[in-house]
Amino acid sequence: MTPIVRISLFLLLGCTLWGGIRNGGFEIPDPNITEWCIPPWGWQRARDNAYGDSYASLHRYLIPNPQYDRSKQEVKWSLPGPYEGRRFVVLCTGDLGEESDPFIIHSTIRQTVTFLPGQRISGAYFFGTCDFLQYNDYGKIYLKPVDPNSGLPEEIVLAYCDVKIVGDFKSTNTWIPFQYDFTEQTAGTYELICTVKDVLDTIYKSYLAVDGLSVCTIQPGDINHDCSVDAEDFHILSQAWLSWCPDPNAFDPNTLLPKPDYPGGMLPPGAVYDPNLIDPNCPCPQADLNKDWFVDTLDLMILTDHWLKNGN
Ligand SMILES: [Ca+2]
Ligand SMILES: [Ca+2]
Ligand SMILES: [Ca+2]
Ligand SMILES: [Ca+2]
Repeated sequence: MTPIVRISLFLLLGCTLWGGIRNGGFEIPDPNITEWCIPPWGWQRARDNAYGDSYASLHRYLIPNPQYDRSKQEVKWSLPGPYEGRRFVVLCTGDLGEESDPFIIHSTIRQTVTFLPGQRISGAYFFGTCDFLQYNDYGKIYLKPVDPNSGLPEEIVLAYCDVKIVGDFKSTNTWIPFQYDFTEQTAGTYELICTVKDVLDTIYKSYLAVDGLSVCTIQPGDINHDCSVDAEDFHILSQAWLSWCPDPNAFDPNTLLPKPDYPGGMLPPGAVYDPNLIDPNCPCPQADLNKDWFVDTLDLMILTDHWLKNGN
């Protein structure tokens, strides 16, 4: 290996690892496999079927391969390109070979990831089926604690789709983005699992495509929670400028006057909670960064103090 190749590989792998998820963008193929179905590097594949493997292959586009007459006529969807970068992963409940379909009930990939409080996982999926509702195949991206006794939630579903949601022989229209924010209660070490499963029948198959999985840290001042503090956040703050968004629980629902025992001391004298005066479309609750129920220079200062900070 030349020094340049070695440095490039180090940077590539380093960038991937710093993101928290190995090869979450599914750009790196498994270097040990050069056949037509090339799985992603960094992910474990389920092997509990007669083929001892899952259909988990990197694609630049996806055209389904219906095998039976009815789905050959009815399946008209395709996925023209990745959500990000140049490739994405496709999981399929068949497709490992000409005769493989009945042997593969699910295709699943997984890896272990540790998430910290204040971090966000995001990504995108696409689900398409050659099956119909009598057999409600599904695709799911979820987290399962590595230690079942850790006190973490038993399962956190990040994304889910099935035949019932998209319709017989159909797909989601395009990539569907998803995200999840970790708190003190939910931060921990999980198996990150992407799976697509046949339900009842194993002949008509379904596909789950996944791309752009990444982890970032939400910064103070990041109003739209995309992990960077920039003009988009400033725009939201300006939309809510000088608006008031008190906690409705601070007021007596009958008199609309402040509850005498409500702690916080943030109510201006004579405050009355009139729901008609609160604009539900105003992004005040998001833009109120210091949570004093008012969007003003104190919130602007938090934003400017972290201007152009990036948690990626
Ligand atoms: Ca990608
Ligand atoms: Ca099926
Ligand atoms: Ca932002
Ligand atoms: Ca505020």
